[in-house]
Amino acid sequence: MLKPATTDIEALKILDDRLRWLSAWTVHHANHIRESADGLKVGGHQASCASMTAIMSALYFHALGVNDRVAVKPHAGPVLHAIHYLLGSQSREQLENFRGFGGAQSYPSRTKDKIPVDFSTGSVGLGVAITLFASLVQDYLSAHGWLDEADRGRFVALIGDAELDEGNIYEAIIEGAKHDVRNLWWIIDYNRQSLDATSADRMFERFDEIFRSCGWRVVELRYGKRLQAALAKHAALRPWFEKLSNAELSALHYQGGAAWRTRIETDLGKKASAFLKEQDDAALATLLTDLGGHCMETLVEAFDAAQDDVPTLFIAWTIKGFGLPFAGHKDNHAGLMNPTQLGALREAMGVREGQEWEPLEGVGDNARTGVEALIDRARIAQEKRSRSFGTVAITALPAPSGEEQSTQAAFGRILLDLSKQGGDLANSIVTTSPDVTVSTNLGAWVNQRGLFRRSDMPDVFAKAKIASAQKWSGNNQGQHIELGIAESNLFLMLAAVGLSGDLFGKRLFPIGTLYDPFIARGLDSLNYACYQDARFLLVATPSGITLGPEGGAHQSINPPLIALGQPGLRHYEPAYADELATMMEEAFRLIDDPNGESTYLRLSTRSVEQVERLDDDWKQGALAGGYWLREPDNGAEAAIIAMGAVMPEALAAWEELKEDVPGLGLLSVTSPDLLHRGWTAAQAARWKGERNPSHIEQLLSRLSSNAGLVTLADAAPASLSWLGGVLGQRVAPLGVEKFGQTGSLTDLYAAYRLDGSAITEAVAELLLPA
Ligand SMILES: Cc1ncc(C[n+]2csc(CCOP(=O)(O)OP(=O)(O)O)c2C)c(N)n1
Ligand SMILES: [Mg+2]
Repeated sequence: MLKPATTDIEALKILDDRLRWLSAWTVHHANHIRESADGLKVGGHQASCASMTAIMSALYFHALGVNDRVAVKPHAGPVLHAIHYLLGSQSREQLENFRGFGGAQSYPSRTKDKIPVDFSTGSVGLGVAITLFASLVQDYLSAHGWLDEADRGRFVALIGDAELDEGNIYEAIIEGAKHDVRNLWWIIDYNRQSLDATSADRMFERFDEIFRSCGWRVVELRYGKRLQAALAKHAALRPWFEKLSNAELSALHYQGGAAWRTRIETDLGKKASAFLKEQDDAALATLLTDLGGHCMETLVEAFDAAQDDVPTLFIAWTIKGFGLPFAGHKDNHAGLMNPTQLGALREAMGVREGQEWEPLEGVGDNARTGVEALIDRARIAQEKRSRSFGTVAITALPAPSGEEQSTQAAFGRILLDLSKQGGDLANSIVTTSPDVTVSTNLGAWVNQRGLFRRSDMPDVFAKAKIASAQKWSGNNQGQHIELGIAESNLFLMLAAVGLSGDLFGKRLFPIGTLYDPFIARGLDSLNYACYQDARFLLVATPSGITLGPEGGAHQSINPPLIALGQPGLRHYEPAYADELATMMEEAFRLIDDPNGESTYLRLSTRSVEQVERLDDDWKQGALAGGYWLREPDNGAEAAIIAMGAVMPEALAAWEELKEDVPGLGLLSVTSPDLLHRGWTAAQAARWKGERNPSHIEQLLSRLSSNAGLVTLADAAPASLSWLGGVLGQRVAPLGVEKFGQTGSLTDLYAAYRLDGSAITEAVAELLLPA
């Protein structure tokens, strides 16, 4: 890398000032100038922005390469927008509409913002960790020949220091260490303040140790050049400075020069008199706030020195609100400058009234050329590959044969068959699992395709000729990424692989498996993946109480409800192997479709007798959320509605009741999620004059308007009980509301009322007069 000229440093400092001004002004404009229609607080984080404008100036206008990707600390969103404004890739209208409908978003958003955002952020900690998984995906693509050396980049996370309290960060670096992760820069804006107050003392030394033990290089940028020189010159100063607590340091930064002087006089007396004589109060404040994260020379030097691929943590000391009137105040997180304070800042920055949005306002003629040159050079940092969709042919997935099958076993078989068949789709699949590969039936696939490891990992057991059904060797052509038991990592991995088309121009098909109840363990990461429009297939198995003796703490009740409320994720719950094959095909199609989404398959270990099919007519219904497994008569008075693993009970009850209840139908629900979406969408469309009934309305309108519906699911009864609201029919909801008891299926179904007699009783109650 070229050594930056002094003029570049000067220009970077000017850009730092421009970013501080524009981010503060964007927030100010939204709060104090734009008209408020509803009187709600708009908000924004001027202090969090000012804390890292120097870091971001050095990064974006000096250090970033064309392929590098960045996750920006959520509260520094306005700085990212200001950078793009200077680059010409963000409009003034978007900034004027910051936090408004359709305007620049509060926190950087891949899907909502108009500027290129590499990773969405907002839920602290997750944006940090996803950069690590994206770097693993980059290594995966390189190893498989899908990414040229010239297209590789570095993954950068800009991190608030309080973000480091999020446990998911440590789960991620442990996983990263196992996979020998590289090409990461994590830069901490170490302002020692969180939302509520100043943060706990002395933690940064611990952070050092934690990261170092995971193989990271830690670079501490504590002092700027001038402060460094002063500390070197005046021996008593450094130990004194380093003993100040986070709270004391912040308070002094806030109070300014006179307070510093008094405190130094009190603590050091004569030992500091030479030092104090050298500067007046203003100079003293400037000197003592010259921390590493605000010193351009320090930042540029540190970035230039870290050009290898060793994962690097930069701890850049900063002051929250640097350069603003509330710098260092413990309450400044959501602090907003008032118009007078903003006016003073405007003048101090040489911005003329009325010219606040002028990108290079206040930049003198002499400096302008250098600043423009840096902006021009940085333009390459925003060239991004376009999204990649529709590049892989989705082959038909035949249903595995067998009169009795479980959906979990069928999942393993379908993948195995696909693997043996080979082709584009099979080669583009990446599977991953948090230590439940074998128990979720991914084993056969892994035997075929192997574990992914950058360097060869021999199968020691196989070499020693110890009998095992499971091969466990890895190399750089493997297609399964084995994770430790950290479900949050699973979802972040799915998010990163699921963005491969966007980030690297090559669409991969991620499949992640875990036990259904443990979805809850990674829920925010799952939401985060969906929020970014990452595309993946999540296979959750086993599920419900149907796992019988294995049950207890592994039973799951509410994931279908989670899926019902999770945008970007489609829930399918098959009862039969042929349904599953159809759903997997659809899930792959949705991964590779610009308007698609991710899919959650809820599977079971229960082996059930498969149904005979006369034709393929059921498929369309199954993909749309449900179909009549046993057709009702028109105007029938009752129907059994069942989902997934309990279908045998529903079928048996239907057989038993069909003579007594004329026209009784049996509806197989394959996706309450899709049915519900279709229903609400059709209602909304009716207000616009469109009168197409939704799939569930069409299905249920076959029945009489006051028909009785018995719903049955190995899940919370609310997953299906809402069906009564569609046409106002009466419902008896059967399902599981408690968990934790192990037992045989017969015992459990009887105890939780999922068996034939419960269905019969429920039908009787709905049909017989009280
Ligand atoms: C998961 C999550 N919990 C809580 C919040 C609310 N929150 C936003 S910022 C913040 C503190 C941020 O402090 P720090 O990371 O040090 O950033 P700074 O503003 O000091 O740069 C909190 C608690 C959040 N955004 N995400
Ligand atoms: Mg902080």
